[in-house]
Amino acid sequence: RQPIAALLHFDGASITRDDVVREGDPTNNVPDTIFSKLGMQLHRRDNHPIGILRNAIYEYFDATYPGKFVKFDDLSPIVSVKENFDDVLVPADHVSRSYNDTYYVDAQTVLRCHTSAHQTELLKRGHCYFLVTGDVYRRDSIDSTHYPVFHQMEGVRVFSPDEWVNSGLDGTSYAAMDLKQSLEGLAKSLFGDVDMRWIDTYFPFTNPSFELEIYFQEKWMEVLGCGVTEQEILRRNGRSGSVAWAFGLGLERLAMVLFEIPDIRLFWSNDQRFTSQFSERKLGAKFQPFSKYPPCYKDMSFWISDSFTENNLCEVVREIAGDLVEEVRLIDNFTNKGMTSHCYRIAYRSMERSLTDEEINQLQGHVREVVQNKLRVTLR
Ligand code: FA5
Ligand code: MG
Repeated sequence: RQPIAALLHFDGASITRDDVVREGDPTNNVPDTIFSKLGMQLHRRDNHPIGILRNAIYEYFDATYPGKFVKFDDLSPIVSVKENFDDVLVPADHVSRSYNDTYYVDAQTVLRCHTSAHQTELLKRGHCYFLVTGDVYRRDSIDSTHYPVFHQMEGVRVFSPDEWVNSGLDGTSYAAMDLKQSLEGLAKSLFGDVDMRWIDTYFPFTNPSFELEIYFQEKWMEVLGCGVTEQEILRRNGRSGSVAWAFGLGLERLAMVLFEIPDIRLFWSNDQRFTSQFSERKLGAKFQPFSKYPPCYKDMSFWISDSFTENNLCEVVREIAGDLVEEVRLIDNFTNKGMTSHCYRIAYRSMERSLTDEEINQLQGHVREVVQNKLRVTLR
């Protein structure tokens, strides 16, 4: 278990556990395991892969747009629902707003689920080029590329009309072209040659919207989302007549490719065998796995209730097993006489040592008990 910081400071403000965790308050769903990650600020450690990557991306933007981008990396992850969702035009009924997907401190306050939560404030302050790096929080599934806390870097660039009038393109096409060029340039500067592809997608705050995928571990992995900022956002923030682009990079995903880090949990490891492999400004260093310990699989079948969700299951498993859980995967699913059964396979594996049968059986026993009591399912 990570120690729980008694007091955290962001940009001058201090925050205590009582500000974030409220057991028994139905408007709060932040567990201690998540609170313990606040203030870790991996992105501000120059010897950590996330910090090394952040610095390399800063260097790319400084070299490409000398003196332009203003950088923020100490904005509090505790933001209002308005900043996180309303201000970036996320519809009132969008799934990402649910207690199943987002950590709520209270009904009006969340742990930011993306760095886009800071777009509006910084546009309002008049910035035209900015980068925001920070930890973001999401209730999510469990596997080697998903973790409930990860790091994003947001980039925004605002253009005034004189920048595109002579291009022969309309503002939106001009911004889309510039955006793709900038991000392809970034990918080249970080990776040299790598297989990548653009996918059209949807975000409430951009149109058109794209995702960039990179080929990694025999699969296409999504590393960023981006697009041309919705006019409504610019209009509301005093920028009528301009166009802008925005992107949000997943720093862990990029760092996994760059440093050949096979599992996202490793970023949180305090094991010397991990931390000693990275040093300031060394972007090329490939991670040498310190022997891979065997996984242990446990299956669990149950009849679900109407309120069952996979994210709730994952959170229960994570609260009990912490970083010893590598993956939670649905392997069987059927409905009979109106009842639905799910079978989940849980992979337990430590990054740092061998686990004993006894230890795993104990974890699994505890998981079964809490899943039954808390999620109101019927174990089979
Ligand atoms: C967003 O968060 C948008 N705010 C990005 C954006 C910004 C789009 C500005 C347009 C303009 P998305 O949910 O796809 O988008 O997440 C962005 C990136 O974060 C993903 O591409 C991925 O690299 C990373 N990511 C998402 N979920 C996780 C997770 N659970 N663990 C690790 N990385 C994740
Ligand atoms: Mg996405």
